Amino acid sequence: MQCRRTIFALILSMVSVLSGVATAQNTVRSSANYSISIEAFGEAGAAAASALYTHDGGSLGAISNGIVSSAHYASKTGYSGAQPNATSLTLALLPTTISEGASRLLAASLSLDDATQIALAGTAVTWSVLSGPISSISTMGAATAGTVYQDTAASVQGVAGTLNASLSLTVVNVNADDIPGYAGDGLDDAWQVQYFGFNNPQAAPGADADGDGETNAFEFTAGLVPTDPASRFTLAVGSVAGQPMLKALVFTVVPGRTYAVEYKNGITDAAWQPLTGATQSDNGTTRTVTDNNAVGPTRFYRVQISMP
Ligand SMILES: [Ca+2]
Ligand SMILES: [Ca+2]
Ligand SMILES: [Ca+2]
Repeated sequence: MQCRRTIFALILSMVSVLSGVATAQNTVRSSANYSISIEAFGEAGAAAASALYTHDGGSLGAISNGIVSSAHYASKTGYSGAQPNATSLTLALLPTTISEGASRLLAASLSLDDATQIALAGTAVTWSVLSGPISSISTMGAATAGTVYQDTAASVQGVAGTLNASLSLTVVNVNADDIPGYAGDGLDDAWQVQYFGFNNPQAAPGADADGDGETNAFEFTAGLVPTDPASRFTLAVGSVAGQPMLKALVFTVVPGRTYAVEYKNGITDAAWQPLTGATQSDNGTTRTVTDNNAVGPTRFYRVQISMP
């Protein structure tokens, strides 16, 4: 028995030597994380795989191809001078906002069929505006936002070769008084657009579009509707029955506004004085302020309205 076992081992050893000389095969290498199967010159290699990756066996001389992949790894092998192909174009801007009047650089990348991505230079993309207040995009991909009266959606497009992609953006309103036609006039542009649309001379601060005797600037501050003549501020001063020392001031209030009553005893007095010691009550949008010290022969009142 001992003799037969020895002979068998020798034969295996010879086969191993002959095989190594003829095909340059190596041995299988492996670890806990990977395994590479036998490599061979002149023959297509075998695939290797582990729990973490797969790989086509290398081959020199013969061409075998295929894309192999796993959750962690992808390899495109076997091509002589292989070039991956682009499958899609992606545009990006994080976050997807541009402040009005500002510029930000858009990014572009290609997804390849070997499951990788490469960044594109901005100049490799042809940029255009699809919609919204983007005033320009440079050849480098720097998008410049125009002025807006509220946060406004926009979209841009990029084309690279036969691929194209679009990106949705938001132009952020950072200045409430800057759109052409209504800029710097002290009135919130959103308020002017809401009631008058764009480029309407009736939206000017000094205009009285509804003819109620109160200017747009006044109605804006007072929280009134500048296109409704019924929406106006009025102040009535009346007596209090049986109380000759009292005067009742009645006016309409709007939520979000504050009202301060002031008085003069003579119209030529130098300054208005804040009315102190008064009592106040509201009934819906009607406010009554009672002057408890209306002792003089005359007294003049005014109401200062403020907005936050
Ligand atoms: Ca603005
Ligand atoms: Ca304005
Ligand atoms: Ca008016």
